[in-house]
Amino acid sequence: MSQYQYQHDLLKFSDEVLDALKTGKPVVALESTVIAHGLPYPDNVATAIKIENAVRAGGSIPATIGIENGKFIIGMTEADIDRFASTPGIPKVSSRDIPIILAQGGMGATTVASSLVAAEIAGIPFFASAGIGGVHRGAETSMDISADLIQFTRSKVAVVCAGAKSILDLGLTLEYLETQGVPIIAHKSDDFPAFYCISSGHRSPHRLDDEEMIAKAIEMHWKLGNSSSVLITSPIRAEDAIDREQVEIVIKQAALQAEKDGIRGPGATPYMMKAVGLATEGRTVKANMSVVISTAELAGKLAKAHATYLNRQRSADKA
Ligand code: PSU
Ligand code: MN
Repeated sequence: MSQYQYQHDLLKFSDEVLDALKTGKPVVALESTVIAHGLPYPDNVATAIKIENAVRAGGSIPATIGIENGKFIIGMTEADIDRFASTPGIPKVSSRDIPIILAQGGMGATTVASSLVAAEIAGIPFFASAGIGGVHRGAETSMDISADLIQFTRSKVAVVCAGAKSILDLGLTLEYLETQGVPIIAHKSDDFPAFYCISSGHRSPHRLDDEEMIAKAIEMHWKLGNSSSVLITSPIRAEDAIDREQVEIVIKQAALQAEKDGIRGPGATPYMMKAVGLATEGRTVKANMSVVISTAELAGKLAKAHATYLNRQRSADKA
């Protein structure tokens, strides 16, 4: 990687992440919308730290991403996390919003899409999020498709997740990813998971249980000249999972209420997540906390396996 990346005028690295990248240690990028919009203060601080610790437990260095003072923060300190968790009104920044927020110099909470933009510039090949965005229910009339999906077609980053959020249309989300040629690998499961639920009811196109094989498949995708993402999915732990039929009833009710309230655009996902949390008396919030941690830990393991694989390839090439 060139020195240019480390001195990029749009990136502000933490010392730890900068050192990790320079010395070839595995790094996992993380989003900040889940901190600023996903959970109330101070639960969001505790969860953000637990997510980072889970990446470490997996064997990699966490790099939580956000925007402030006209730059992407690549690796938040605890003080940064506290500020992003407690400052009210931080805008949710997706791909289209990045240039304006950078130009204005204010704070921005990055979604999956905008975190991938930053991770790629920073040279971080792994990212973790419990639930990616996708095709919203009713998209055939609203045309609400998360920019996360479009960003997967543009960013050369491996994305570890527990599938897409249950509030979305997961069948259409899979169709979109198939059309765009984004590989999906289910780790130790047959189905595409649904965030709070073990299965979306849809089979995953591929299953690989071996971590080195996953690293190899990711590299194959990029060797072919693709500059898009590879998705690796892993379901929520069985003991924290919510039954699909149960959560469906609640999601359908929340969707009706969202329509009555005229909720559209970037507010739709946070509105639905909150409504479902209230209707289940916090059960989905608890599931959310479990799944953010399990996906972060797996991402830590896979990023480490990927770094080991690359090092072995390089030594083999030299020999
Ligand atoms: N978690 C939450 N609320 C959110 C998100 C996560 O509890 O709003 C964000 C994620 O950052 C994800 C984004 O990338 O929602 C997708 O939103 P949209 O459908 O507006 O693209
Ligand atoms: Mn949208």
